[in-house]
Amino acid sequence: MHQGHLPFKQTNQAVTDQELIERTKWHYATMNARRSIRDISDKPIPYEVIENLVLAASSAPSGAHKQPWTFCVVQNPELKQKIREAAEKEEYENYHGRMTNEWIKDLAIFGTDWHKEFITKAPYLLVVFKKSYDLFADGSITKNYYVNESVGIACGFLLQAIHQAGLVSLTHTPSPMNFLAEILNRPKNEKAFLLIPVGYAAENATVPDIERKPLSEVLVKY
Ligand code: IYR
Repeated sequence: MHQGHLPFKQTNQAVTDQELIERTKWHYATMNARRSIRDISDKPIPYEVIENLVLAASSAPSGAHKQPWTFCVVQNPELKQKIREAAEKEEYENYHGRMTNEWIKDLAIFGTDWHKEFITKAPYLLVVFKKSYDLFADGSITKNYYVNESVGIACGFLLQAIHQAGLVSLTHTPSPMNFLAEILNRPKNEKAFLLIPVGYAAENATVPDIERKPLSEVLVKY
């Protein structure tokens, strides 16, 4: 055995091929029911839920197991308001000249505009930061690897954990988003990656009528 290794014990192995097929079908069905939701209710959620969601996200694989992420959770209404104002200021510019006409056209079905009510309405905002390097109290630095891939995978885990909990989220990318590091007073090795409001879906929530690509467009067999 490689030094520092332990035997791996698979705890959830399927027994038969049929069981494997059933499990993956079921899992696909649950994942396929996930939608990005902009109408988030202000119904409160216990903080421990957020801790569990972040533990799930932080279980993601990462380059050299560096886990190059920080999840900031914002519950404080004044901070949420500050973040909303800064996001809306940038988004106003995006929707009034910074985005191309083609981009605006591509977004038409989503009904988005520069108003971001969900930022103040959702019980929690998860602001995900990526760390291109780790910075220690003595000022020393160590390198991280495949940071975008790692943090992207962790966010995928997070979205699925939120969905499996019966909650909803939105991957919001206000751009540029340096204001998040400023408002949350993050150290200089952290750059905002995604802003993810989390909560229950509002009762009147709607989703765009869109379809996912068929397998034939996304899977190539060799
Ligand atoms: N960040 C903007 C615009 C936007 C961009 C894409 I690509 C989307 O899929 C959705 C929105 C906004 O949040 O409105």
